[in-house]
Amino acid sequence: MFRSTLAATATTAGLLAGIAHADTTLVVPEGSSAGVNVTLSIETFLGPDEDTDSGTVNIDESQMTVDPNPGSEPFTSMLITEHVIYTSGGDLSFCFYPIFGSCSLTLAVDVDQLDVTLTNDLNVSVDGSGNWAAASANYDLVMTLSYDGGALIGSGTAEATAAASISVSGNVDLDNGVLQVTQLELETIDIQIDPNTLPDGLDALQVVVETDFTDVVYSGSLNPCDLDGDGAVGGADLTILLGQWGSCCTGDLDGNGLVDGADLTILLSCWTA
Ligand SMILES: [Ca+2]
Ligand SMILES: [Ca+2]
Repeated sequence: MFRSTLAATATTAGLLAGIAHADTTLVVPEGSSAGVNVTLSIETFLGPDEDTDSGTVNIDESQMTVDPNPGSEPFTSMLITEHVIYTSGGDLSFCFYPIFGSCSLTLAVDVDQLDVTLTNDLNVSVDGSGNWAAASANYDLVMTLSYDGGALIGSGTAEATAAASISVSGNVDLDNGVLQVTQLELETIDIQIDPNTLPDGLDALQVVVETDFTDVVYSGSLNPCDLDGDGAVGGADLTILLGQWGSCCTGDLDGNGLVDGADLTILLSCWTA
């Protein structure tokens, strides 16, 4: 599925004067997954019913941009300027109107897309153990489901967009120059699917999504020169910068929109390997 390219956010401003205070972009490793616990509430001519199923979704190109203050532990606060979670691939099954142990309606659901995007900057306090929390964070949600409800309601795709104000918390830790955000917990998300996108047999569909990000790690380097995020600045970072020569992105350390000799000079000045 196409996902828009996310702009890199390295800025020169804090680069040489104070690398530690530059925004740091943390990414989730490819192949990461998250648990979801989904409750569907439906309304058909048989009346209302609900069922819950749990599954696993793939985490796609998700990232978080943060500025911890101070730039070395112990952090006392952290500004989160970007947080996106892109997921896909959940495979769930719901049983409605059970009679003598069999389902009158079985709904097979694939979560084709569940995108969760922070829409306001979050300034959170960090305690001595690295834990942080925000009671109310604004997220935009985009969800599309493919479903197959057999002869009763047929199959199709339903979609929803919503804005939610939910609590979020996590842990931030610095280890050998690599910054990690883990133990992410998002409050349960309620999504009302637009009835106009539902088939005739289905009068209403509400989705409640609980997420489990226990195994998801957002990781990046506090040092903007450390392009591969391994905590050191060396040959691997040079290779990345040279690979972007004449174009854009993470190797553009002075933020002028182009990777060139000026960025190479900066990289060599922060060489640690
Ligand atoms: Ca590196
Ligand atoms: Ca540049």
